[in-house]
Amino acid sequence: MTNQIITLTRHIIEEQRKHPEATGKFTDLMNDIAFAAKLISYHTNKAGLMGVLGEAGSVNVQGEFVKKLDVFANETMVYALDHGGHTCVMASEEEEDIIPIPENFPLGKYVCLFDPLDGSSNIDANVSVGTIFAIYTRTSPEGRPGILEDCLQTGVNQVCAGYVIYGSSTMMVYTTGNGVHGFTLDPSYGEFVLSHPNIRTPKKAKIYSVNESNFDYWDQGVKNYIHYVKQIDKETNRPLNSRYIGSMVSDVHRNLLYGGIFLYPASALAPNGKLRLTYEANPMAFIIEQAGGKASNGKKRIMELKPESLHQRVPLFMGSSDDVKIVEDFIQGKREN
Ligand code: AHM
Ligand code: MG
Repeated sequence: MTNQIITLTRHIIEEQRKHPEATGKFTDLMNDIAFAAKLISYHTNKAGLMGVLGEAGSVNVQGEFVKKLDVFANETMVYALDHGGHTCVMASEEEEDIIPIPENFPLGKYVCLFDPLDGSSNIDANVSVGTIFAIYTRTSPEGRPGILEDCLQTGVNQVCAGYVIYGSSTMMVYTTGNGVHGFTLDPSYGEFVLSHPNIRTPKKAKIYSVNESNFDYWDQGVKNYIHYVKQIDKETNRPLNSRYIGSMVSDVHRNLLYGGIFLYPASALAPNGKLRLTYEANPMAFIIEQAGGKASNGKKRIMELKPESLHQRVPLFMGSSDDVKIVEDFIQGKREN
């Protein structure tokens, strides 16, 4: 029976075996991320008890300071990844600058960028949130602390990307460029077990996901596309269904499984969109592409954009490949209806 259960660790070890040069450091790094994810999952599930156990920012009945969940998630990721000797530098949505490895810990060759708790503004309403991560190999010389340039690599250099969704169950979905695999956390024995091997996203979208309250602020191409997805046309399965949670990991995860397009366009209010290239768009793009989809800023492939700063924003269109191509055509003025 246990033979049939493929844990995340086993899966990673078996993947690594295909690379004779692998040292086991990557497996260690992924195990540390999985550990952080379990801690964040546990605390996220308790978030509804905040009012009972003490509000974030207050002192609870045990006299302990109750941290905001996104602060907790950030510290959990940093402390899980800073001491194992596999990373040389990190970066997080929660921190302005790169995160160095403390001097007393060994340095490794990996660079990890993450959004520790994406969608956290939803948490009080019990809406699913997620952790997103991207892993690179350092480009700066080994033996010294990693630098900003290590974190500003183009997405095509990612050696691994993943997200953890804290939903009705907790799942980790990751890719190392060899397909996309999903693992569900079994809370009874605290292991991520393979539940969704080799996820492929449908070529055609059934769903579109966008914050349509921004409609009037969008460029004409995006407006035309949204008009298009709502038109009735049996042959192309329109209208698409509208689903928007406002929590990217949840929106993209659902679309990945059912077929859909997620949009966060540029607007007059936010000329570069809202989402961040390095730790939101790039890792999700790597996963989507590995599942057979596409990710674009409307003109170019997300993973080929060169980041200029850590928290740079980017317009984002990703999901089912046919539909991302169509939205690109609308944005580039190649079609109007
Ligand atoms: P956050 O990183 O501050 O949580 O913001 C990112 C979130 C995404 O999860 C989601 O897709 C988007 O913000 C929703 O934004 P909006 O409320 O503008 O629709
Ligand atoms: Mg975020």
